[in-house]
Amino acid sequence: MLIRQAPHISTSEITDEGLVLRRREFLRGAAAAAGVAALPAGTRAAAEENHPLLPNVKPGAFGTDEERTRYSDAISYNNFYEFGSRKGDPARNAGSLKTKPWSIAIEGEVDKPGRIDLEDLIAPHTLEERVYRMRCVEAWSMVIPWVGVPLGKLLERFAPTSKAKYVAFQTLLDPKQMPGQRRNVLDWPYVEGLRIDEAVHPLTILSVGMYGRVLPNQNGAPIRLVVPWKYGFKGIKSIVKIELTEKQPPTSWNLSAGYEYGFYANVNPNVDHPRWSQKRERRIGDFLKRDTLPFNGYADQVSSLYTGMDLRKYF
Ligand SMILES: Nc1nc2c(c(=O)[nH]1)N[C@H]1C(S)=C(S)[C@@H](COP(=O)(O)O)O[C@H]1N2
Ligand SMILES: [Mo]
Repeated sequence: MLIRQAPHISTSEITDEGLVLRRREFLRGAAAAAGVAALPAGTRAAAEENHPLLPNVKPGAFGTDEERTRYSDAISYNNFYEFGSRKGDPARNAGSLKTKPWSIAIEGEVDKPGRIDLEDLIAPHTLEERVYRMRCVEAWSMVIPWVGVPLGKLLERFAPTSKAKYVAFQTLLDPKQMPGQRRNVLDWPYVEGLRIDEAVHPLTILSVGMYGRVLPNQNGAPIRLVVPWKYGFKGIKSIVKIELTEKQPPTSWNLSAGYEYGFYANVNPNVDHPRWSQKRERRIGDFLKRDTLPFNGYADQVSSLYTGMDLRKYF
């Protein structure tokens, strides 16, 4: 692991987040070898064995066979501002979120409004594993084996009307369980949205697990959205409401800095973030950066959704 800190790399490379992770792991390992309890309590609570295996998960479509991100990285390097704005905060603080019982209200432009119960979602034989590349707008990426259900299939049950043009999502609002909501870093609750054709695209899933196990709180338990051709912030966590709408719904990051975060948020190496390039990315765990692919490598499946649109304008 120390080989990664070769002398030719610059200071900025050493403090790169991916490398910091590796270094932390090394230190943890060293501490464990010295007989010290290296993991803080929150991290220990998030260990793999604390997340039950999900029953009867079948392999799903669209999987990549690229190397999966280490589980320990995927659960300790997170964005979930409801639990703090540093990458380690969610793993430390998300223990206060109560994920049972849980259901999502389905409202708006549907003939049959109702609820999706978590228990129904994790019924045997419904869950699929999808190994997806994930790309954060901050230019790092991971490969995560999600467990979930295509959102389109779920929405059918509620009979969307012909006016349903968009789908709006909302995270739980409860500052007692989500201490980050006591600060005004974003307008709470966190909200996101998709156009209806994006929402029912077969790649789009509601996820209840990863690596075959129940979702850790820091990753958006008990139910979160996964849209692999878009930047990570579209993947709203701990969803309590889904509303089908006629008009394009507001989204949290667009509200807070619309100039930096568009509604579409398709992964696009040709459209820079105003403060950095999106041409390359660091896969967490890798040393070298790699090129970012249009639509995060899912162009074959999704580019037709955007035919005729100027994706510099609709970024
Ligand atoms: N409710 C909520 N959902 C959220 C966020 C958030 O702060 N709050 N962060 C987003 C961002 S920026 C990213 S990159 C992904 C990170 O998901 P992960 O921690 O499971 O990798 O969650 C997204 N979903
Ligand atoms: Mo992100």
